[in-house]
Amino acid sequence: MASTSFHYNVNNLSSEDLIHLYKTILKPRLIEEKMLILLRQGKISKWFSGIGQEAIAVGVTMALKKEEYILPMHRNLGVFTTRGIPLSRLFSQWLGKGNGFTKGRDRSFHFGTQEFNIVGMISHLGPQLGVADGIALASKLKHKAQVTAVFTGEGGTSEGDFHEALNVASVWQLPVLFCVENNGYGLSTPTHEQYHCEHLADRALGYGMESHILDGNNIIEVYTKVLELTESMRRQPRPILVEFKTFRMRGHEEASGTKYVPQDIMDSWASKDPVVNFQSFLKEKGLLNDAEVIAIKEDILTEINTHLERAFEEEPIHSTIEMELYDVYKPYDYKDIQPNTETPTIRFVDAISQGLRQSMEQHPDLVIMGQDIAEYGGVFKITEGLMEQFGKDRVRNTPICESAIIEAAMGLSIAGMKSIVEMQFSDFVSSGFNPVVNYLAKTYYRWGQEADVVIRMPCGGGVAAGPFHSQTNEAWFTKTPGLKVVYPAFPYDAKGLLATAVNDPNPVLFFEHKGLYRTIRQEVPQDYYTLPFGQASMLKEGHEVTVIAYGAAVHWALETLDRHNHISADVIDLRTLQPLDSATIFSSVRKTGKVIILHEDSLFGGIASEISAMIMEDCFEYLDAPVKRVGSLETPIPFAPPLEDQYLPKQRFEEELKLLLQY
Ligand SMILES: Cc1ncc(C[n+]2csc(CCOP(=O)(O)OP(=O)(O)O)c2C)c(N)n1
Repeated sequence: MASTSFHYNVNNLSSEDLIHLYKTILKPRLIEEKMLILLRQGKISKWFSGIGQEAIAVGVTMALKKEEYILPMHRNLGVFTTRGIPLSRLFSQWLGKGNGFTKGRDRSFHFGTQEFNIVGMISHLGPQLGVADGIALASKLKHKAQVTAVFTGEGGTSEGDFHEALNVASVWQLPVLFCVENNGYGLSTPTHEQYHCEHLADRALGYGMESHILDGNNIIEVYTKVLELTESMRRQPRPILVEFKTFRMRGHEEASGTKYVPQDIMDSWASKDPVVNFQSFLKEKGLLNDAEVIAIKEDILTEINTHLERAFEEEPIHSTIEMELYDVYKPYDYKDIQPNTETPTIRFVDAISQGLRQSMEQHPDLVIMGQDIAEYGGVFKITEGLMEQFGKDRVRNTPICESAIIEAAMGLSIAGMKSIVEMQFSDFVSSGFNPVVNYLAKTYYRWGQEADVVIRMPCGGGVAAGPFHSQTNEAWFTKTPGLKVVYPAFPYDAKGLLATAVNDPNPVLFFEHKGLYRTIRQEVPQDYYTLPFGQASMLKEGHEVTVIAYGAAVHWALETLDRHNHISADVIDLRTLQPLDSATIFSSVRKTGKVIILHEDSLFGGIASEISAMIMEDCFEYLDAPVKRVGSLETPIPFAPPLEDQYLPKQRFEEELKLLLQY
């Protein structure tokens, strides 16, 4: 019998507690051993082993209350088993079967479950750290005295998400337990090639945060210390970082092996096995004998085998194209709310402000976050006065960290709250691109969790602001299933569509052209009202040509047609790009036989190309000329007004329209 290489300070834990801990840490080990066999038999596809690290997942989960969220990583099987997920469901998940958590749509530990308050990772590792911030923010705003625990490996701490999430958690004093599992290697990269400081726990100091270093292989140390920390965090909400020193005993994933790890390191960590040592300790203490160990293992193995059988017997997943498409967006029952009030003439910018204020009044759980949006009122002064009306909890200035804030918005949604995130300029969404396209867009399809987030995108050129304050980047998002994209051209539409964007539980990118903010005025009802997505508006009706546009381009098209009022044109303002009102487009094209699509974005890969292809497929026999697309030049947006004018498609539109009519 190996003698224990740890000091187990069991304090006032009872024998029952200790045996319960033993059974809880043993279970993921035995499941893993079984999985390794199944992997060799080709019955499962990939396995990320947590052997040797179980004390961390199990100890942390044991210390948390079951209503508190945990965001585990790919080696944290112990979180899932300790939360009591039926093993057959886990096995079905790994086999891609229906009784799992993702309808076969995502693999391994990439899933969440509200039933067990677990939010699994996305492959990109870091984003969940900011998501944990959002969940913790919700519990803080609701005065719930709850902790959120989130895991990362030491490799993941090199990602920007880690630093942003720590900073936000500290600035906002959120009760997040950041669990860093330092297991020596990130894939094949040893720690000295990953970071250049002695302990990752030291990073916390730079963020003004408390931190601790724990022996990650000692289940008692992990459990009792995390218990103490989390109790304190519930009393006094604040983030704490814990670095757990441990080791990855198997390859990054099973197929890749551990050749690059020196044998003496392997041997020394093998002697610190968290399961074997704890078992020896319990035996030495007389709390466990060989027969009891065998009986406990047999019980767990019987459970594993019974549940495995159930999962293997389950039919392979079956779906249809319709079912897959149906699950990309959360169904939303649009409620049409008609205003019945005065309609003063206001600017585009005022319509957005009103829309925000009224949505905040409609939804007490709605939070707005963005840079300089509170006292300062935002760089475009759109949120001016909101903080005074709704308070700083709900109108939140953020540090400059687009990723963490979009992730936090996702976290708020997981905790049942709505949020609007203001990008200072839509250009800066690139700094938060990953959570938009990989987290917000895909989570509902993956495990049925909506991302109830609106991202406001002040965008567009014509304002001599150069390559990084002028882009109109809607095509980055219309390409990604799971996102809705709104792009109004008029104050009336902007206000009504913004209300709908907030009501809709799906992630919405809401584009607001800066050039329209203070130039376009319209009569807009004072009261709250909604407008439906997926309905274009027909601004003019004619028979010679269909003009399709959105955003500022709508106004360019109208100005051009005003100068050439002999042209009889249907003018379609798309208003929303996803969903797209193809029916209105097709019926107009069938009537006119000629179509020109104008947008501000550069042409290649823009929406005009997509719409053009759709028209070609659906209306080919009605066309009297090739579909014409007009967009900006294939260059970044230049700053100097003469260059910018040349870049934008306004002039070219007039020429192309004339050519099309002559065709
Ligand atoms: C953004 C991103 N880059 C690279 C990878 C590939 N990758 C997956 S896990 C991993 C190593 C992670 O190391 P660490 O965070 O220490 O966790 P560990 O696997 O050691 O538990 C890498 C490089 C990824 N999934 N996501």
